[in-house]
Amino acid sequence: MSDTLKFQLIEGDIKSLARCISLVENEAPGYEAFMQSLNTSNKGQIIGITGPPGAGKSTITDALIGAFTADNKKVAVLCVDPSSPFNLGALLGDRIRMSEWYNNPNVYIRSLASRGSLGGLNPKIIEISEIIKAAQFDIVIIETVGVGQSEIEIAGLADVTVVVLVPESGDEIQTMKAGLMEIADIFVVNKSDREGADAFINTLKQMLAPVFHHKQQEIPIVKTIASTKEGIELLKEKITATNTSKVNDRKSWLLAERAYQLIRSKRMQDIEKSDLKKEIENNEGLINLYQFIKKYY
Ligand SMILES: Nc1nc2c(ncn2[C@@H]2O[C@H](COP(=O)(O)OP(=O)(O)O)[C@@H](O)[C@H]2O)c(=O)[nH]1
Ligand SMILES: [Mg+2]
Repeated sequence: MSDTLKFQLIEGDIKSLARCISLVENEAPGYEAFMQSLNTSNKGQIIGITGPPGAGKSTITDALIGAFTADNKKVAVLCVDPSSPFNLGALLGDRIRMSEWYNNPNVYIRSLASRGSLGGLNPKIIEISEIIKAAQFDIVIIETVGVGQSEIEIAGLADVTVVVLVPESGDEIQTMKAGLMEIADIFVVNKSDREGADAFINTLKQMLAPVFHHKQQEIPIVKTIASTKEGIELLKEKITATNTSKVNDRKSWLLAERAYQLIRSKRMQDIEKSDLKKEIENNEGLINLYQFIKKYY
């Protein structure tokens, strides 16, 4: 991977960004040195958006692209959907919405296959996020379907995790895994044009009371009608207001897991994941994964 390509990436050139991601995904010669050379202390907020199929995640993502770009921010979207990994049209609702952003140099959209090595997430999603941030993107939105493991994993990667529900999710939250409750930094009740939205919000508040108590802070609940963009500005504000500098346990575990996989692919020696996690925590999260693992080779 050439210096010219890296230079163009850092300049924010979209074509070079796409090329870098493909080369890293395919482990092209020199990709590790390339990853080591990236400045990972770049700012840039990773927003995870998860929730059941059809809740409106893609519609919200689309509206958020509009809201953030209106603030002159560069926005990248990664769609992770195990059911249709290659059909970006289906993932983003429809191709017409997609094409609105297609020629915008401040927007980058990519669909990722999930191959399951990090739960439901793409095995190179950490790398891909770093490359996007290196291209000076301010916002990386990762849309995952809230079934299976991916929604829990996404919370490790995301600085802010948004869980999208709809008024009909009543039964769902009664049986919702505690995990999904715990990972949310923000809840969105979308499709609030439908009946029962306020009643649902009250139920949700009651369900969350013990979690509030545990976290010692309220988790915002934002009411939206994504299809008309109602509530999207408020959602954007809540996202922006969420403290992103925290190093959480899930993030350390996710990085340790990935470091472990990378080291194991190089050597068969025993290495403890929990030791890696401790070391990552001592680095306060400001870690270039590929520099970090070098000494273990
Ligand atoms: N009535 C209503 N429909 C919505 C709203 N937001 C999204 N939709 C529709 O719900 C369907 C599923 O939305 P989509 O964003 O693809 O859901 P996803 O599977 O969670 O990504 C689409 O037909 C949207 O147009 C909303 O606020 N109200
Ligand atoms: Mg979708």
